[in-house]
Amino acid sequence: DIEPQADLLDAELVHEALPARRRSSHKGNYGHLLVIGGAPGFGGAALLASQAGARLGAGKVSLATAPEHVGASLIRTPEIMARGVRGVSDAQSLIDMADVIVVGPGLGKDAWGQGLLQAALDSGKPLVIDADGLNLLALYWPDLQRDDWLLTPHPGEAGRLLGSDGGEVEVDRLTAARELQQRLHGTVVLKGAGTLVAGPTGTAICPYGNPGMASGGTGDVLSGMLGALIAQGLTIEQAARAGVTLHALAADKAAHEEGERGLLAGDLASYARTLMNPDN
Ligand code: NPW
Ligand code: AMP
Ligand code: MG
Repeated sequence: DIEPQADLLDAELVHEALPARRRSSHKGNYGHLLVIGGAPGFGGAALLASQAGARLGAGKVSLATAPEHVGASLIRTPEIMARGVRGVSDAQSLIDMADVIVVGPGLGKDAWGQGLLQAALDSGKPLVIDADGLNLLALYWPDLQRDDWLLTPHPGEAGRLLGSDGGEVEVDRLTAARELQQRLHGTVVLKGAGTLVAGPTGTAICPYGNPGMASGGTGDVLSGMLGALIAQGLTIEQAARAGVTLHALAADKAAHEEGERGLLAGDLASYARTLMNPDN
C-alpha cells in the first residue's frame, strides 16, 4: 500500500475556522491567553508571542516574564497585562485565570523556566509549548503524553524530542512529524519550509510561507497566534491548521508588499490581522 500523503492547508480554512463576533459579545467571550517566557536576554520572544496573541483577537492577554522585561512590554503593548515573575508563586494566580497557556518562548532551560513549565503542565489547561518549553520537555519529561497540547518544534527542537537531530528530521519531515504525534499525542506542528501539522485526525502540509520568515522571532509569533485561536474556542487541531496557514499567508503578504529580506517577526501579526478581516 502507498501511504496516504498529507492534506494541503488552504487559505479558506482561516475564515471557516474563525467564529464571527456576536454584536453583544464582550472580552470574556474571546478567552484569556497567558504567555509564559522571556528569561533574561530573551525578553523579546515572550513579548512577540503575547503581542501576536492580542492581535489575533484573544479577549485578554497576560504575560508572565522576567521582571526586567515588564517595562518594555508595557511601553510596546499596554493592552497586555505584564507581570514580572521571580518564580512559580508569582505566576500561579495568572495560571489559574488563564484559558490557554503558551509556554516556552525565550523561557531558558534553567530552574526558573523548568519551574514555570512544571506549573503550566500541572494546571491541566490547554497548552501551546514552543522553543525552550520543548527543550525542557526533551530533557526532563521525555515520556509525557497529552491530548490537549500543541507542540511547535522547529527541526532542531524536533530532533531533541526524538533523540536525533535537525538534519535527520529534515530527511523525512512527514515521518518525523507523525512519529512525534504518535509518541507525544496532541497536535504537533513541525515548522520549516512546508510546515506540517500532525494531529489526531491526520497530517496536513502548508504550501504558503517564504524564506523571509527565516529570522529570529517568527516562531515565537506563531505560538502566540495559536494560543489566541485556542482562546477563541477553536479546537487545538483546528487552531494549528488555521494558525499555521494564517502565519504563512501573513508572511507572504509582507514579502509581496515589502520583500523577503528584512521581514521582521513583529510585522507578521498586523498582516495576519488584515487577512482575518478581509472586508476592511
Ligand atoms: P544548525 O544551526 O542548522 O546547525 P535553538 P533558537 C537547529 C528564543 N528566541 N533545520 C540548528 O541547527 C527562543 O524562543 C528569542 C535544521 C541549531 O542547532 C528560544 O527560547 C528571540 N536545523 C531560544 O531563543 C529571537 C535547525 O536548531 C538549533 C533548523 C532559543 O531558540 C530568537 C537552533 O535552535 C529566538 O526565537 C532547521 N530549519 N532550525 C528574542 N528576540 O528574544 C533550527 N535548527 O538552539 O533551539 O535556538 O531557535 O534560537
Ligand atoms: P522559529 O525557528 O521557531 O523561529 O520558527 C521559524 C518560523 O518561520 C516557523 O514558522 C517556520 O515554519 C518559518 N520558516 C522559517 N524558514 C522558512 C522557510 N524557508 N520557508 C517557510 N517558512 C519558514
Ligand atoms: Mg523558535
